[in-house]
Amino acid sequence: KQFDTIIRGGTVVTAADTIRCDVGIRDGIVTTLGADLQDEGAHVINASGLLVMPGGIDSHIHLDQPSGPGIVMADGFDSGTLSALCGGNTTVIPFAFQDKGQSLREAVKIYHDKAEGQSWIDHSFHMIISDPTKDVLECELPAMVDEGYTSYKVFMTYEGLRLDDRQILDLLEVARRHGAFIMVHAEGYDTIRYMVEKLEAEGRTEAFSHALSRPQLVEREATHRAISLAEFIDVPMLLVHVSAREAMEQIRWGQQKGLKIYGETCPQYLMLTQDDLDREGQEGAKYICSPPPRDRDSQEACWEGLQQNVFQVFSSDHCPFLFEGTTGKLREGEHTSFCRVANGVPGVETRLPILFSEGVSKGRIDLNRFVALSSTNHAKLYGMYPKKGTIAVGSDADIALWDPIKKVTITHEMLHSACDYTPYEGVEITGWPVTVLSRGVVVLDNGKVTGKRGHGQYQSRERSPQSVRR
Ligand code: DUC
Ligand code: ZN
Ligand code: ZN
Ligand code: ZN
Repeated sequence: KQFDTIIRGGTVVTAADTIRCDVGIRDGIVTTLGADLQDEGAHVINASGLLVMPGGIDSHIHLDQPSGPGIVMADGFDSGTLSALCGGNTTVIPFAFQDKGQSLREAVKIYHDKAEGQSWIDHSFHMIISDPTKDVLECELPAMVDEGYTSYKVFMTYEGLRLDDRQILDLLEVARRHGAFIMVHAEGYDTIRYMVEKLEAEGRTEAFSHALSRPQLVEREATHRAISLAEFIDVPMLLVHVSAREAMEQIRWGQQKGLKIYGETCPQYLMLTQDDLDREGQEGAKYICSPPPRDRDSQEACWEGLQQNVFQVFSSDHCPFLFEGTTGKLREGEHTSFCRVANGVPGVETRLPILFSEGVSKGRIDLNRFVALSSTNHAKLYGMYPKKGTIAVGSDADIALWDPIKKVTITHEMLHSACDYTPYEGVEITGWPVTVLSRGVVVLDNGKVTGKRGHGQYQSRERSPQSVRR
């Protein structure tokens, strides 16, 4: 038989084209795109009225990552990847965190063990470098890149995690030599510390102080510094979770200079503001993430960045901590100081519906841009294209069927994350992923989970094409 599955009568959307055609799938691979595909023995999926798009790739999520004494993430690989799948994703790239004193190999093994048998969809790993010893940089990292761990995140802030500028320079030099792709969390360590100390001394421990402690300037300054270091070493760099206009403008500045600077923004910077941190009682803690949500103008700036290709990727930065209980946001009780609240918001399942509804349905971006921002550009930047990130002959049949007019009101209860709240409670959405195929297997069938835990496979990655020097 020619096909295992035929997706019939839908509108196929890629980052480049929008075409009415059928999709023929065999052995988990797209083998034919064409009109009126026929095969008696094939399973036929009726896609009339639906959009047939590459499954989402969420290249920035955190699962089961240690985040400080007593803090436990609400999602591991089981609930986290199930939630991702129900939100129209077919691949996620969580972080494997290198603790101080740990080798990269030890670190990555821990995350492979966590994911083993648990993933509902395919996954890969970025590594977080917290201890860039000579051995890590000169010996381990080059070998790791050759083995398919091709992207690395560094933090410019957080005690125990941050690298100073000299350490970043050394890492960038190794990245340049070996073709590793570097992602940067850009916020200024010393300015934040200065502000946190002042606020705490004044007894200003409420959630809103989180926003006051890291204003736009802190992000803008660090963003400029990171870009300058990348320019100095002559190496590509991606600035993650950009929250606001000033940082966005620094990225645009670098791009207009001809530097290989890339940017990412996230749903929280389109949908939330610092006023959410000021909600009644302890509610504000739910919205504490870094950088913090800003204001209306910054939301507008993030949309401009998405429209004008200052940002190439839109990721969730899913970083789930329980609101209630002794391991989450308020683990030190209702008077937990803002600077002791775990940083992060959940969002892996709501990322794509929010981008579709606020972006496509409201006319801010077109369908092809939606696909680029939600899938294709992630695959390209992180060395998975064209196996992942598009619908083309020879690509993995990682496909999401979207009903573009389905209306859904987001509630925490409907989501599959083990987190106990969503920051988007009550948000009204137009357009929802109804059916998802992962390597040709129907894992979500008209809203019903039909996949299996353990179906997801680890994806080793090529070097980012941006990091390959000619
Ligand atoms: N950085 C992230 O990437 N995620 C959550 C918190 C943070 O600081
Ligand atoms: Zn090498
Ligand atoms: Zn970060
Ligand atoms: Zn993150």
